[in-house]
This record gives sequence, C-alpha cells and structure tokens, in this order.
Amino acid sequence: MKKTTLLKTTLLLLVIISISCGEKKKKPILHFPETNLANENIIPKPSKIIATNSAFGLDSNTVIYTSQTSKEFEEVGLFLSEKIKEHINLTIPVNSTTNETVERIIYINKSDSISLTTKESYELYIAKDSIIINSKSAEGAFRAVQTLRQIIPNKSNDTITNHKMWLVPTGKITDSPNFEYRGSMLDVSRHFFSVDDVKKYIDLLAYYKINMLHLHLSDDQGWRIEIKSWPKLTQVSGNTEVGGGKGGFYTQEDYKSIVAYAAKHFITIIPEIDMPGHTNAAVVAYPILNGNGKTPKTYTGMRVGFSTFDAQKDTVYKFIDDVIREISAITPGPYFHIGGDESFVTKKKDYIYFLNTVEKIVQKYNKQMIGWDEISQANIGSQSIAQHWRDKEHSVEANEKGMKIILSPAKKTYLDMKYDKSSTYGLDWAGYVPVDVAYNWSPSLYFEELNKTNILGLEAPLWSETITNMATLEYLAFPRIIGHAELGWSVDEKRNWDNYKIRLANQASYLKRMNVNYYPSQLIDWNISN
Ligand code: TNX
Repeated sequence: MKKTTLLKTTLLLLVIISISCGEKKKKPILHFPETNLANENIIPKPSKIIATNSAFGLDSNTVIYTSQTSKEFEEVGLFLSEKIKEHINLTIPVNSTTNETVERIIYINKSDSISLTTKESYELYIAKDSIIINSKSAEGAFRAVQTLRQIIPNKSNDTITNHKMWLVPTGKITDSPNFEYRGSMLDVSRHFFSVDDVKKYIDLLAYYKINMLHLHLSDDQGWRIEIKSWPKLTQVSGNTEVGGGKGGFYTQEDYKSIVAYAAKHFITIIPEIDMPGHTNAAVVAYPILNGNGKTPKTYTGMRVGFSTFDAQKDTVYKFIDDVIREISAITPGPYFHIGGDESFVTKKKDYIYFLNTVEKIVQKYNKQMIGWDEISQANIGSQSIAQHWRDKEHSVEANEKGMKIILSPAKKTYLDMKYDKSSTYGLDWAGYVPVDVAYNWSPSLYFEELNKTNILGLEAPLWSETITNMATLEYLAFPRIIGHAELGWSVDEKRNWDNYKIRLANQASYLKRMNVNYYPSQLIDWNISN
C-alpha cells in the first residue's frame, strides 16, 4: 500500500471509530416503526433478501465513505450522493473528514470476499447506524447503489426526531446477475435522437441495472456517426430520416461524450454499422459502394431489404476498414456490431464472403463481432456473437458453431411492437407485445436447443420507424424495458408476474419524477399516490 493511501485509510478509520464511540454519548434513542425489506419494490428482484425489520434513518447527519484504495469507488459514492440530492433534496458529504455531527454512515467497501461471485455481485447490509456495500469492483458497488436508491422513500417521516428523516428498512441483500449481457438497443438511424436524449435513456437503464446500450448508427434512411476519412457519410446522409425530417448525426466528440456518460453508469456502448444490406444512406453518399445496380436515391420510407454493398469490390472493404478503425478507436467496449440482417438483394455467396471478410476486419481492431442471427450462415468463428431476433434455425446454427447468443426475440423483446391494437405508436409484424407477454418468459428455456452456457444474455431493441422524439420513445420503451431488465438480472425462480406487477406499479413515482412518458398499461394497477 502506498504511504498516502495508508495515511488516508488510517484517517478514515479514525473518523469511523470516533463516530461510533461518540454515538453512545450523544445519540438519542430513536423509535422506528416496523419495516420489511423483503416487501420493498426492488426491480430487478435481488437474489436474496433477509429483513431485520428496523430502520436506518437517512438524514443530514449521514455521510458516505468509500474505500480509499479506489478512486472509482469514490466516484460511485459521489454518484449516490448526487442521486440522493436529486431525489429528496438532502446533501450527503462523501469522504468528508470535517463533519462534526455524523451519526450514521454509508460505507462503500471494496471487498475480496469469495461470496461475491461476479464483478457485478454485491452485498448490501442495512443496520440502524450503518449501511455497508461490499463488492469486488466499482461496477458491483454501482449496481448496489441502484438497489439502495430504490428503497429510499420519497417522503420523510417527521415523527421520529426533530428534523427530516427518511427511513430505509434494515436487513441484508446479497445479489448477483443471472446474465452478464443485459441490454437495450436504440435505432438512431430511422429517426435521430440527440446526445441528451441518449443520456436520459442511459439514466433510466442504469436505474434498472441494464449494462449494455447498442446504438444502431446506420441504415437505409440515415448515417449517424462522423467518419473523418469518409466525410460525405454525415455531410450527405446525416440529414435524412424516415418521413423526411431533418435527421442529425453525432460528431466523434458527441459519440465520445455518450460513451463517457455511459461508462459513468457502468454501461457499455455497442456501435452498430449495419451491412451489407440496410446501406442505402452510405451508398447515396458514396455511390461506388453500391451493389444493387440501381442509381442510389435518398430513401425516407420504411421498407427493408432493397440495398446492398458490392461484396466484390476492394474499395468496399477499404471503406469498411476505415469505418471500423475510426469507430473502434473511440469505443472502449469489447464489441462491434456489423448488422448483417435482411440482406435480401445480396447473393448468398457474396453475403458469406462479405461476412467472412468483415469478421477479420473487426478482429483486426481488437473487437468481438456481433451480428443479427443471419450471420451464422457464413463461416463465422466461435468468438463472434449472434443476436437472435427472428429465425430459430439461424440461432441453432450459431449455437452449433459454438457462438454465444444474445436473445432478442421480436415477439417478446421488440420495444417497437405495439402493446395492443389501441397503441398509438409501433409496428405489429411480430404481433402485439403487451407488458405481461414481454415479461412472462424464460430466456434460459426459450430454445431448448441452445446450450445454456452459450446464452450471453438478452437485449430489447427499439426500432424507431414510428417514433420521432423522446416522449414517443419512452411510450414504447416503458414500462416493458423494466421487465426485460429483470429477465436479464434475476433467475427464473425469483420471478413471478403477480409479484412483479406490484413492484412495477410502484415505479410510477420514479417514472413521474424522471418525467418519463410511460404507457399506462391497464394490466398494472399504477400506484400514483406517493
Ligand atoms: C426488422 S430486427 C429489422 C429492422 C426493422 C425492424 C422493425 C432486424 C434485425 N431488422 O430493420 O427496423 O424489423 O421492427
């Protein structure tokens, strides 16, 4: 341990000791009403909850301390403090050594305990005087902080003491994710969404422990990310979208700011450049890439499957190399998504040659390739990942090749499917997806042909043909994405629709506070009173 760290740790210990010694003298005995941690409305449902039926009084005499050996843990502490301030307007200092009136602490501790099985696992101990979070990594601490945020009540109890106090039920939570990949996808190509819109979506996803955000950055209707070596992509095709709106695109600086914001929320950004089909916008900017023999024209409709790159041209692969190189350089996450879906006008042998070549380019830039389930038709290696959306046979083939699989079955996870016939937005080609249908299924049992160990996790995609702004995005994503978050985190034995319904009903106050235009499904008895 470095000298300064040792000094800091000693100092912190002294502060904690002096708080607990001082306690006996000055602290009045407080009488708390009975609580039950096991009945709290936590989503996703934690692995284990033991309630001890008393309360931790969160108030102005509370401070947060974090493991002094890790700057990242301090960041998590600061995040918690910021969110408590936003929620109940209470200021909680982080790692302060000057606070005289400290009575209770929240300690975020880096721990090597073997019971913490994954980097996202955590323990959350809530006692009357202290809340302790144990986790191996800051990521685990961050997930624990989301659980804690969800059990801080909106209203203070003013009958306990002479100042405001928010009662957090006591007990112990031990928790671990079922799947390492728990994602959502946003199609910013059919309609463009601003950096601020994406950041708001990240805020909401993080609250429910989602850890992957896949951005669909190119399609027939628009190209959304600046590529410095091919500037016309955004100069020409950044300004078009479905319905003829003004479109938009991210500069590389914008994209970096999304990536950094996501990282602060322990969310990995996965960039997708869809090819060889879904490429009309790229072809309009650079007609040399064209493979369908027609003169490229801007497209703002909703059809799919009419465009393709020319899989026989060297220039096409030079182009793809530049695009993947530039995007990979500003993407710290391990994945690059190459699309690969609905390439109906690409000859089968060209499609296979194309995929084989592109997989090598992705790997050259040290990324793992993800593609929609069709990619399993090519000679893809087991390091690449197939995203199941429609065709079971493709996903079974991917499984046979030893590829990992991300589950996004349209009938369950497509956030752009209408809830029911009265839905204002959305499509219905995969059927209606009401809130219970989106929740009531088991990712591990979805296809019995898949090896359990090949299922990386699940992702809920939001295609944007029918939505144009944040309010309509939220209408389709919420509340269904909250259920998908639980499907990714909690094991089947912990999930049950009747219990989930109650916990979901109680998300209304958070969604309202965050100004989320959720779809008020009649299946849920929304608790709008608190
Ligand atoms: C199919 S899902 C598509 C998208 C559309 C979506 C609309 C997939 C890989 N391709 O291009 O936007 O349906 O639901």
